[in-house]
Amino acid sequence: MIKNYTPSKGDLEKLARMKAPYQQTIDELKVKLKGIKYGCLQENGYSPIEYVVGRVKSTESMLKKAELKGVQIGVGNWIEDVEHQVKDIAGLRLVSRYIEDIREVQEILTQREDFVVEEVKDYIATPKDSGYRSIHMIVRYPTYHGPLKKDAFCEIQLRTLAMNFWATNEHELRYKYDEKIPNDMRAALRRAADTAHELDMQMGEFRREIRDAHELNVQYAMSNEVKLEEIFSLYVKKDYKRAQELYRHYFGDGHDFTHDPKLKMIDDLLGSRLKMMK
Ligand code: 0O2
Repeated sequence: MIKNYTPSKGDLEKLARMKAPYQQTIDELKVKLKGIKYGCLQENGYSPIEYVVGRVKSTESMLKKAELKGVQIGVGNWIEDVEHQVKDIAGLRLVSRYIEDIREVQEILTQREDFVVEEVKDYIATPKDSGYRSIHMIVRYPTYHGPLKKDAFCEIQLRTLAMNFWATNEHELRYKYDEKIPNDMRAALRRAADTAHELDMQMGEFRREIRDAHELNVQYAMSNEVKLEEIFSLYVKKDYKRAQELYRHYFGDGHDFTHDPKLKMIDDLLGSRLKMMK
């Protein structure tokens, strides 16, 4: 794995202990970042985050990167040096539909008070030579692991679906060719990266319309929820006549709540009782 170094059983145990708080960091941040998604969906019917994934870096990849950064593996306090040099031992990826969504997520993350953004690398403004595009945010997150508080670094990558599709394929090819992708394939990959970017730009033009449509759906669903609440409160107060009148007024021309299980349940219960009353 690393030249002149084979990890002893003791080293492997130390590495596993070192990685544990990073796994916890991922678990905690995953929940928190998914909270952005679900909160946005609830408020606006649309989330700038499609999905969240995370991983702890493999030992092999971690040691390779540390070595490239000058850490002498197996010498002195080398495990501390690895942690110091490799800032993506904990890694999370947020995948969005549009580039503008990524910018929105970047802004949301910058405002957070539960971690500190230490560094931002904008590979959308300046793609890597490979064609790779993404935003990398290195954040420092306080993790309480056992009796200790540890400030763990975590790399949060922000990508569009198209960027992620490209990067996933390119990553696997790198692995297959052990980092030595043939030149013609490299050039083809760069062209594919530009095509993916072109797609991102074209799809970005539909973003506003799609978001507006989602927001209208939420308003529609919310206003129906408010209407049902109003009728329900009359029903609870036993003002059945007014409840029936309002029900007919709001929903007399027919309605369909099958898209919203919660409203459908309330409507099935309330509507059927009101209809049964003379
Ligand atoms: P793994 O372990 O397989 O997930 P720096 O820390 O400043 O040296 P930077 O710019 O943050 O570096 O990126 P680095 O260390 O080169 O890569 C960090 C991660 O970014 C990679 O993880 C990839 O997930 C992604 N990445 C960076 N460059 C490319 C690229 O050209 N192609 C692809 N597909 N992904 C890239 P690893 O190293 O793959 O680790």
